[in-house]
Amino acid sequence: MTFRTTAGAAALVTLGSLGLAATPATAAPAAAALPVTAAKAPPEPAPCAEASMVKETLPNGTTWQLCWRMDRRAGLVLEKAFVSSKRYPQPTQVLESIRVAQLNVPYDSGKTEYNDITEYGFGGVYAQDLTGDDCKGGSVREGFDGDDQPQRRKLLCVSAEASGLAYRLNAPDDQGNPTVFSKEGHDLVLRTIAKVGWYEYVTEYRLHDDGQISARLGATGDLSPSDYVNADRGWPIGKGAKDFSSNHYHSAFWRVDMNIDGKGNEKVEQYDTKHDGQGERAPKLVTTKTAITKEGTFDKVNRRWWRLVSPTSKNADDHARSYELVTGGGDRYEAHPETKPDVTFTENNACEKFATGNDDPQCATMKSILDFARDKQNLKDPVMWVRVGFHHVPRDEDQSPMPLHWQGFDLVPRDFTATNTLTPDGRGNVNGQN
Ligand SMILES: [Cu+2]
Repeated sequence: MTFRTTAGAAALVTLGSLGLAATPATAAPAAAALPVTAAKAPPEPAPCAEASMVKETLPNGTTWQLCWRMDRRAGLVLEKAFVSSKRYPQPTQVLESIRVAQLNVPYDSGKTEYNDITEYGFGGVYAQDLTGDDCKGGSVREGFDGDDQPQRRKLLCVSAEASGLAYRLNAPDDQGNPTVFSKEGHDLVLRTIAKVGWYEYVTEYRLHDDGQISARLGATGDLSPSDYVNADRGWPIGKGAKDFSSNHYHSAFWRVDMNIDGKGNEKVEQYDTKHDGQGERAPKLVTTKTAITKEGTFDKVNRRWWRLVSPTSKNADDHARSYELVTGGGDRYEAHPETKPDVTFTENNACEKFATGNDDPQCATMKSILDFARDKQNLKDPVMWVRVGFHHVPRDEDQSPMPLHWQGFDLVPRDFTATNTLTPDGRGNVNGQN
């Protein structure tokens, strides 16, 4: 494992045996170049057609491999993401695709409202060439910007970033020797930037070395210079009690299509935990599962969570592989019915691309997630639409530039592997009650 930086603006994260830097978007599928890291031959990785491949090995030995491309409106699209680790070296697919599916920005003044993805976009002319400190410590990849007249530009930042303490355990190793197991984690970070009006948005995916995927949207740039309002709908950001900058919402949506182990057809499950009387020494709680078999919209309540479960793929403990959605839900914008649900599950339909303002002619009457879900089709190949909202009350510090504010969610592996992918030697025999 190497982890080196090169002189100049772009540092090179390491990186497997491919030593990737600035892989052109037109690169041939890298299937033939794949290193064989496992006893079994890894599955043929998905070819990247017009996208490029990112394949990086993080310091703890976890490798993420995926395709990226820019869509004129959605911006960065990740496809065919596979993960493997030192302990579980078989590359196993996690995602079919993930993309931003809308960003709704209504101002509390009621005077303006934007749908930044469908009315403008994060790709094409809105995508920013990376420069300055945009990709400090990482390497910039070139790719086509998704415009109708596509340009090849420096758009994607790929970096390995330390994520803090991954685990810590003071316990005997499997020889009985007292040992402190302590390890720093790393994320493979993919990032693009789009400028839409005064705001600049960072689309970021963090692929952790423990299999977690974090999707988030960062907003920076500048506050709108034209949206100043009365005191009751804004915050004074100039001198004294004046220049009230309008409060506003950023409701972001993502479209997530899992493809666990390449098998697809995930089942959707919802879990709820309720207080269930008194035990001998403490109150009792009971957790129940609800199978979600039809399209619909769903809201967070205390302790509720969802997961997508493979119907066929199992880990070495004979447990069905799944990924769990972890979202705080954020601020709910109840002024639109579309921005209320925390998560919507729909049957996969290629023309259902955007959470609102969906205008694909193949999907004539399917304008929003509510339309997609309305006929309550059976879920055979589910797509998950995640909404995270942020009610932004400006502050003095937002000028200028505005510090990045973030909103997003996590996809957390649940039984994807039989134990922690980062389990060190000395703890590999711990699995269950033993
Ligand atoms: Cu804002």
